[in-house]
Amino acid sequence: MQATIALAGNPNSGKTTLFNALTGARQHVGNYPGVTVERKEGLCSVGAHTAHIVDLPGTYSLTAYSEEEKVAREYLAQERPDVVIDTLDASNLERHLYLVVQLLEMGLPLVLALNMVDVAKSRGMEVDAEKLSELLRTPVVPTIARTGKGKQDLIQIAADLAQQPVNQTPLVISYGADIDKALLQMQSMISEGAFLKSYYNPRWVAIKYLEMDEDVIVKGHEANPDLSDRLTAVSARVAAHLEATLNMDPETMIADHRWGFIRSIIQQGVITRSNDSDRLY
Ligand code: BGO
Repeated sequence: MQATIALAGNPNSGKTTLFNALTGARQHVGNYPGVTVERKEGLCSVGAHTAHIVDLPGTYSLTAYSEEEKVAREYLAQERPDVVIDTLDASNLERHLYLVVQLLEMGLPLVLALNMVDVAKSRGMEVDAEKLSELLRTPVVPTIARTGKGKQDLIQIAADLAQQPVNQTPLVISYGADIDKALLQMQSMISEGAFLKSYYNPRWVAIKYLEMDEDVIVKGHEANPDLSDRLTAVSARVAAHLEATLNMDPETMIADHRWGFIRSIIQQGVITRSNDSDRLY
């Protein structure tokens, strides 16, 4: 079976360079249906096999604020690649981990290309790939896309993961007592109703309702208006409570906790100064 591997990543993470290094001349450029966003696909040899590589638009996040984010998210949710490779800029790790967190929350089989390790090194930084992998429970492969370094290991690990049954447990981050409680309630409503099953998991759908994500809510309303309205009511109740008690909306609260999770990963000594081994945090 030919594995489909999607390339995700923040703009300027080196994703296009990596895509070119993996696929060479075996590329095809088209458009996603109904939008002007380019869809680049290509083929890559992995041992005796060939993998199908899809280059997703570069995005900082998977909210649906830009056309690129919508396209990337819909591709991941509906077309379901066997594996996602997320390209990270090692010299800018903290910022690039926000997308990683969202991919892990979707429960996607994920491999991280820790790219630009040469740039990080030239700035006196070294990222401990093994430690990062351990903390995120996902493979991390150091790469220099510009020279092709690490690309063979990367594609082999991604292809191996594609052969395994999907058993990725979605990352669960605590968003504070109020949101966590509402999420549990919404999750069981979503599971019982087999609601929006084409999306990755009930918790993810519940998070989208709390974030008031228009795209998901419209789809949810089309699928089951009654359940969608009940979920919206729970979400509105939480929003009113957070507004009254903390002067905050759920979307900001969720983003804050994601950043808190990322900081806790970084603080566990993932980044060292290469010259004097001082921890950055
Ligand atoms: C220019 N190491 C180094 N040092 N550079 C890299 C690496 C790496 O591992 N990977 C990519 N780059 P994109 P997105 C450029 O274009 O793939 C470089 O947005 C230049 N261009 O070569 O485009 C890559 O697809 C003139 O750099 O990223 C590119 O994710 C001077 O990072 C840039 C210097 O890569 C962005 C750089 C005319």
